[in-house]
Amino acid sequence: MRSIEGKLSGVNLRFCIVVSRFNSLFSERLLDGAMDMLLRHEVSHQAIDVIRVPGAWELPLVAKEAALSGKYDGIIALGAVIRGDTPHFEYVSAEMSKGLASVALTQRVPVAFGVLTCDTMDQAVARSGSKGGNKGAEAALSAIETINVMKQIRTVREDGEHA
Ligand code: INI
Repeated sequence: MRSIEGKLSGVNLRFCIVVSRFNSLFSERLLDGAMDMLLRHEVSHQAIDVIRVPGAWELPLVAKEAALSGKYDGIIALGAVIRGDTPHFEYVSAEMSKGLASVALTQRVPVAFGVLTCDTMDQAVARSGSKGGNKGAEAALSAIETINVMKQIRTVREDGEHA
């Protein structure tokens, strides 16, 4: 049996954070959480690009462009989709989440999902830096771990030793 797992070190890792302006009251708090988590895991400030997009709908396209650039080890998508009076929420959140998953799978670059999908403002408040934690910070930590596990898989030799 061999165990492969990602370390929680951000040394030498390069990140793109894509953050939506819509519901910026929440998305900017998610960005604060993500930045704090990356920096506390020794990611260099210079190794982080922050790209703002209009809304959650735009996250997959821009995440894909970032992935295709080859400049990043991982991408962190941040935003907040909050249910309103119409079915708009369902369309935006469904396509955004499927789109982000598709970017990760097709480009083979970790894309962390730090987008709130909430029924109420209170739920968003809770998850963007209060009693429910900060989903941006959680996404950043997941990105570090996933990048490192991918690196491990790519360097483990057939005999189980690391190349
Ligand atoms: N974008 C969000 O990020 N969150 C929302 O809650 C939201 N709602 O509810 O409308 C939202 N809409 C904008 C959308 O993401 C696009 O930016 C817009 O449709 C232009 O393409």
